[in-house]
Amino acid sequence: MNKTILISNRLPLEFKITDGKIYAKPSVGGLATGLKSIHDAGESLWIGWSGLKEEEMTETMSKEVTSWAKKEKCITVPLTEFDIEKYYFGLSNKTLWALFHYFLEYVDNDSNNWEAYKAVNQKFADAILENANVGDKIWIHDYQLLLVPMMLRERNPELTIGFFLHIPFPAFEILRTFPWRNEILEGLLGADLIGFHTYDYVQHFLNSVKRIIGLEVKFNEIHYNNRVIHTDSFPMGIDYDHFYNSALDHQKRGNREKSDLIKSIEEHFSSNSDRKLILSIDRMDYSKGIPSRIKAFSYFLEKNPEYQEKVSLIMLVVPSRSNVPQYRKLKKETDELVGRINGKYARIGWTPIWYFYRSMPFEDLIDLYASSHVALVTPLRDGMNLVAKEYVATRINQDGVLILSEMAGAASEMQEALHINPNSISQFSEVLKKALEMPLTEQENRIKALQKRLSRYNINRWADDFMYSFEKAAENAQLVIDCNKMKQIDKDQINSQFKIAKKKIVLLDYDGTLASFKVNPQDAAPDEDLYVILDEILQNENTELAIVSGRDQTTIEKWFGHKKYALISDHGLWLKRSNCEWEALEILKNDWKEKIRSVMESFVDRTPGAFIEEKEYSIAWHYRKTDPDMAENRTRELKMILTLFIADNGLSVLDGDKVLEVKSSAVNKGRAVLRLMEDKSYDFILAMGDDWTDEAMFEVLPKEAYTIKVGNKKTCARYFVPTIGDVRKIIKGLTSSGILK
Ligand code: GDG
Repeated sequence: MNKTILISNRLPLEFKITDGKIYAKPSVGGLATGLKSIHDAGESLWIGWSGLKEEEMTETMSKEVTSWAKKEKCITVPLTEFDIEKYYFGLSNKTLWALFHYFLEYVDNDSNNWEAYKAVNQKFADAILENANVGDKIWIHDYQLLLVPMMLRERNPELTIGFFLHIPFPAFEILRTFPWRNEILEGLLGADLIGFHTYDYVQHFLNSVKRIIGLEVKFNEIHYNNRVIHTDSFPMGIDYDHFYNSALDHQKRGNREKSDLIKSIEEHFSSNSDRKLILSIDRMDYSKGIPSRIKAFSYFLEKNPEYQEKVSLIMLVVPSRSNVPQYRKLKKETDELVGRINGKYARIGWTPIWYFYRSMPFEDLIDLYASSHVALVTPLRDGMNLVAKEYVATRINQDGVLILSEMAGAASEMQEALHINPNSISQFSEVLKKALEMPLTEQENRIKALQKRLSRYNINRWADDFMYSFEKAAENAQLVIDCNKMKQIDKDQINSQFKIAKKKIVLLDYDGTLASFKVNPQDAAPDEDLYVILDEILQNENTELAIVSGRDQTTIEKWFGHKKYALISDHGLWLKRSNCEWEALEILKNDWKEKIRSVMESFVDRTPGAFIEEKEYSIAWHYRKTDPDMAENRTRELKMILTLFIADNGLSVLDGDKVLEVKSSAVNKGRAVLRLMEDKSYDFILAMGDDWTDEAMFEVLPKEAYTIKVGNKKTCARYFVPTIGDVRKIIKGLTSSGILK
């Protein structure tokens, strides 16, 4: 039976050694909760680090951890002190975390850390390979493991791999500063499905893939090495019912059951019922905007003195990564700021900021959420932020106000929150005042709308949605794998059929089939090896060879005019039979060109890198050298304008590889090859082409013909090969002893 394998840096179990004994308890984080339902249901395995370094454990302890983990359907990846230092604290947290959260000043591009990151990613990949079978769903999580998808794909192309990033994906301009940007993009491209929290992150990723690796992106799909990679946004939810029901329990709790924390809070209110609590909860991390929040709160108190003694900010800050220098500095700055503000404003019986630097049990967390009038969630940058969602879920009376930074992924879904730019102190202060004075009915309207969405799109829906898309992506990938298998079988078959046939013809498109695209189209001239293998085809008796190209007659003549091949140029307008002169296959009018040229010229003026190529009976707009996003918009606009014009003029637009070409509808490669082949009867036909102009050729050929599409695109061809290299192998195979190299 196929299983789901979840992979994250840490396992959902926290292992500890106390007095020489191993203890484990479930982790409480969002990720662990989110994936719990998948892990609990059906066949599943979770692979990750136990939290204990190899050096910390004796051999017996190590065995105990492994077998404890196994009972919980977990596999541990052993990591050493060195690994954790370099891979986790180093590359993951000092570099990728800083870079992906736009803190360029903190980024440390240490190549030793990069080497360790690669090595640990390989350890994870090895552990997965040991446990995965084809058909299993392998779901990898987060920025510590960006290279794992491709490491797996290289070892086994048939695996089904998904990836989810929990932090923001940065804009192209940020990512390009990273020395190993290609490696991490290519690492991710090993997956079949790559998920992000928001649409913006998806766009940033696609943009980087286009600009850094130069790949073709269609909507949210990437075509790479003959595979289709899907990307999408899946905004992570929370276990809504758990938070809501825990808040109900909090309300029902009798006096004796109340925690010390809640008793102190109630005491605070008892002296003045007008008092209000503002809450913030974060890990101690510079991305969370803790110092800015404290400064903004101080500014608020200064500008609105009537709120002094009326509001307090409860800040729960959970210790994190305290051995990374920036985090130590942040802690110091936070301590000082809190001290300064409390020193400045505090009165007997009132403290402006209650600051807790520790983690609290879940029940205390609920007490805090449930007792606070306002939640301040103001990160400078945050992948999603679950605290914002948890606060809303605990508002069982539908009161309370959420102030949410625009920079948190959660902001795009939580429109009814009060949004702020965390860098604007004055806006912060105004919005905080608005929150504290918001009428109850408005609070209710906002919270109700937020709760409705959060309860629907909860953590289980998030995981189900990802798995559903994952299944679709896997089915699609399987089709490609099947295509690949078909090709392997038929290479031999083509080869032997060619050998026994009496009358044969080989029809070959040029660009994208025999030669790769170049930025400058004239640079794609045939190389010596190509001439050699094409000439060899003609060494066979009763064999014809035709180049069937969209290129203009002059270029085709220059490149192949001296050969005995038949030549078709301009998408089928001109034909040169072997050893004959060029003949026009269609009699065309050219009076439409003037108008199309002037439209295209106006686009060239506005589009750096684009240019016009004028052929005798067609005109083309090339945008290979243009910025991909700009090209996409301009091409869409141009296509719309052209469509209005072409229908009445018997023209058609060919949407080729980074080119739009307008030509007469009467001209196509299908008509041209039929003219070439008329009156002759072939018992072997092989046609190869890569773009949709070649489809016209595939369509008209008899069904026994070997029609082969280059690249994994929609086609009416019978077969498919991934690359130009494969085309050349097939051609060589025809003329070799019959064994394909
Ligand atoms: C990363 C991304 C993304 C906090 N203090 C205590 C405690 N918590 C719990 C909260 C919440 C979780 O920790 C924090 O989640 P966040 O989403 O706010 O932040 P990160 O840890 O940075 O998580 C983030 C997330 O991944 C998921 O994809 O949203 O953007 O950075 O659940 O309740 N829990 C307990 N005691 C505490 O003191 N028990």
